[in-house]
Amino acid sequence: MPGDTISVGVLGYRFMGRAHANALARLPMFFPDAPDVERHTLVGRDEDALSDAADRLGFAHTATDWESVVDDVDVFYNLGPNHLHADPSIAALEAGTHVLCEKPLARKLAEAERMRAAAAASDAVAACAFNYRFVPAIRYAKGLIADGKLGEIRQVRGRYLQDWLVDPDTPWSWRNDAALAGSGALGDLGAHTVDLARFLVGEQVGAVETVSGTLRTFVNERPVPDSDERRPVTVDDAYTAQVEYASGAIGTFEASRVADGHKNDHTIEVHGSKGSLRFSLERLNELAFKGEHHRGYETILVTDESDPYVDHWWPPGHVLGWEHTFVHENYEFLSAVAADETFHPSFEDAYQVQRVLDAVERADERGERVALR
Ligand code: SOE
Repeated sequence: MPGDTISVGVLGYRFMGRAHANALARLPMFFPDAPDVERHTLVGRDEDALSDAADRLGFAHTATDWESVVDDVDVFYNLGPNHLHADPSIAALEAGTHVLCEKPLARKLAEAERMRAAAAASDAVAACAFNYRFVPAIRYAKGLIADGKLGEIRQVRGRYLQDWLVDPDTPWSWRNDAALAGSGALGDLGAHTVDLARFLVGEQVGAVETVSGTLRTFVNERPVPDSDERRPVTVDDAYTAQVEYASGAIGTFEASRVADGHKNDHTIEVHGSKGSLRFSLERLNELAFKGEHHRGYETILVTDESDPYVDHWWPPGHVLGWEHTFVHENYEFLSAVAADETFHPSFEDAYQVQRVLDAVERADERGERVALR
């Protein structure tokens, strides 16, 4: 494949479809060494909406059945709802097609195991789209931790707060249904934070060993769009969890989709024997760092051309946004595909996240601390 144009098939054309199509469109302009990509086929169910989306997102063809696409393109992007993550991704990998699947990898651990096994049995690259690993400030934070600037890592604190479901009359969607989504805030938001913590400190603290946790649903039914029906909510609106790492470090994680006043507030903090750092997605160009010889936190604007990815964009202080994380992610993923190299986050990385999500659910069910399965 090196040097050839990579043909891409994409399942899903709404929120994540737009984020990734935008990223693909930006690559030639800002990452000229990225592989050439053809937005070949867009997959969806509604033919009229699909045709309009293909025009807007720049795809040459459309299809209403993913089965006909997964062995007809070089790379398959699975951006569908969680219940569609497993079968199309597994079929693509079995056909030798590279896969980028949106997070969370799966609804439940058993499904994630099937996806992990398919990736292990395939020569194709199998990636999971944890895009926050590709924020320049997060990369910079990882460098500080790896360089020992925080000393021995003792505590991690991650939270992901949104409020788009705080109104009980916000319509029901697949994200509110256990059969379609697997879980609510836990898998939708908690997956990001568990992965980000593992990306930042996993090499220092080792694997999560035990978990305690609580899931809670505050709004038990919601109106179905364009009908008088109300449908039950069968997933969590919020979760909290405490974890113990192999090194003895401990972590606190929480997420909510009913945290009124918080729009997309993904925050992670790390405390070590020599210092601390704090990142917040709503101020994603900044990193708060308290080093060994600092009196308090200093706020670093991570927009210098020497900072990760920034030299592809603008001069210092001309800040980046949420969508740039997808451009960086697609650049790294497609470069790995073209070079036939390993990419992280992989299905194995995503499976390790799913093990923690599974443990939170079991801890909640049992009302006690549990080990990972
Ligand atoms: C939920 O609202 C959501 O869209 C997540 O599904 C995404 O992964 C996150 O990046 C933004 O919020």
